[in-house]
Amino acid sequence: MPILETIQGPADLKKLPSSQLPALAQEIRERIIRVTSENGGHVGPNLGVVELCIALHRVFETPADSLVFDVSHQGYVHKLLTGRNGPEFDRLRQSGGVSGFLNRGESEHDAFGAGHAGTALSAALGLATARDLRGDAGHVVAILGDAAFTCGVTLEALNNLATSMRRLVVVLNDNEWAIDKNVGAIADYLNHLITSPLYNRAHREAESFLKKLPGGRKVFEFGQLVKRDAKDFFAPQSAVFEKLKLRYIGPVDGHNIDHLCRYLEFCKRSENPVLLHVRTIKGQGLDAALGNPEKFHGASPYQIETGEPKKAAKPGDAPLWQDVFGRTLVECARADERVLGITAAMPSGTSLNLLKQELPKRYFDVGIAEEHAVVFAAGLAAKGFKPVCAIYSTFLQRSFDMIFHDVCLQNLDVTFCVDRAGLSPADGATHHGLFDIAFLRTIPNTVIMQPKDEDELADMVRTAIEFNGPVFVRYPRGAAPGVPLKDKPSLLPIGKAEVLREGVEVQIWALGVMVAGALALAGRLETEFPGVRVGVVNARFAKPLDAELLLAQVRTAKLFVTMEDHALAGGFGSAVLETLNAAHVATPVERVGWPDEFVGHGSSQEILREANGLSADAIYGRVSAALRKA
Ligand SMILES: Cc1ncc(C[n+]2csc(CCOP(=O)(O)OP(=O)(O)O)c2C)c(N)n1
Repeated sequence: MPILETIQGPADLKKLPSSQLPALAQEIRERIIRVTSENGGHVGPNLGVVELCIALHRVFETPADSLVFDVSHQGYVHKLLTGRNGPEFDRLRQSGGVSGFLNRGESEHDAFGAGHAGTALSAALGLATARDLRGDAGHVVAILGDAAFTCGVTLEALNNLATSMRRLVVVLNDNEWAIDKNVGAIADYLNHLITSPLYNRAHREAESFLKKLPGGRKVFEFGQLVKRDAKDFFAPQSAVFEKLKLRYIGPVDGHNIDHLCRYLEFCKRSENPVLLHVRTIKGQGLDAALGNPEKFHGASPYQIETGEPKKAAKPGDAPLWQDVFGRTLVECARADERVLGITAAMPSGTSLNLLKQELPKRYFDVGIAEEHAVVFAAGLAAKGFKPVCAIYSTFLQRSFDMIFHDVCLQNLDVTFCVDRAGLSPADGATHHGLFDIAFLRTIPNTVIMQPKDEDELADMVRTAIEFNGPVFVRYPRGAAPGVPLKDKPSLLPIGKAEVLREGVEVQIWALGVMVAGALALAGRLETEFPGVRVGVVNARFAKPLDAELLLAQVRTAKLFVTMEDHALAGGFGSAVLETLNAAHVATPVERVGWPDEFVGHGSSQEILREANGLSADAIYGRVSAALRKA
């Protein structure tokens, strides 16, 4: 029987003789590769932490001890070791399967949920402080990647940690990669710790020192011994961490379970915060992932032998929205030397790497630092540049105050390309981009638009860059509809909608990707309600709304319908309602959008739409009922 199948929870793992652990690690790798090759997922990050997670669960006792994983995209091994190795893991990231991230609702072993980077240390410090205030026992371990370690929130937590000095273990899982190569001074410093001959010597000495020490019950004595003597071994290694009052230990080979267990046992006995620097290899155990860490950070279903995607793009396929953005940005940057591109550690995800390839001096990767990216852009704009920040909708939430305080309040000329606006089905609630219109619309000076197709996206990117002020262009993940692109993008009039179909009694106002569904809905309504003429407006702008056109339609409309790929609360439909209300118009409005709840993960857009009353039939049912009443 495979060893993994004997493990129903961490207690079973602890019963295994250590000689079986390498075989278990191999089985876990095979399981992760099999499932992710079918479902896609965070392949590289998980293959890199197999031994680390085994060691963590050998040494610590969840749920009494808390393991807090940053981002938690590397949580698959933890899931397999904590009772989730059944059919639910076969359906990883699919409807009815386990989530691709940790989730407090999914298991008592998930001490803290995540999906956004940089929160683990703050959460762990909160958990450790709560433990102490309550007088509880238990250990708290934060597990952070080297890139998560560079996030602003992590640095804020580090600063705070030094003043509170809680008993806390920080595991720095260093593989030198974010999604792309990790960047910046902290990344360089960590690299220096790993490669410096001085540190390597100290590391070898520390390893042989630890090797000589007994395991098991005597570890406590060894802990005392180490407390006295370890300074000589560990303290010189990282002056920076020591100054931050975080005892630094490492770097440790993250693929040696025995060493990891010994080091973790030592950390467990420390009364003060301690940082274990673990060196891992992203994608360990899968050649394709080792050869292409960036692609295998988060991969779509792939062939195990070759690493090729199961559904490869073919010539003639519609382009990705993000690629149309990237190419248009390059054109705009060629035409105007003030145009710059900024990414927060997502060059490939946003296709800003196209700018990096073509005009490297005009390209900035600031690391996982969405707040900084926005203020940095504001500073550039204050000196006459035209920065374009490409950030996913969900991560832009981080930058709300910077957008308010640093960009809009000063009316600075920053363009935001808000990628992944709409669903990220397999990733789920932490990654859906369903709230940006709502939080951006409340800020004065914002212009918010969304294209119905890729040709209009190119127009909008150009329009946004040429417009003098903050503009947000939102577009979803995946492939665009596949319409032909004009040779040169056009400038669109700000705040003007496009009438696609004339109507009289019913007017459907749709934004972005919802326009196609609106046209289909209009046709169906006219067939089912003979004599009713249904108009469709491509709103283009969520702000400023084309109030003139909207209010002109009031004369004949018995029913307005709004359609958006966004939460209903505060979204585009709310803007329509507010505009009608301000003009004291009481025409009924049927709003179509996502409910005021967190939408979980699912196998596809269609399944999640169906489950949330957003299938074409469900929308037709609601609108036709409203029309009968109107
Ligand atoms: C706020 C935020 N920005 C961007 C991302 C996208 N993202 C997910 S994982 C990741 C890289 C994490 O690198 P690291 O912490 O070193 O962990 P590794 O994947 O290398 O194990 C990024 C940028 C995110 N999850 N959250």
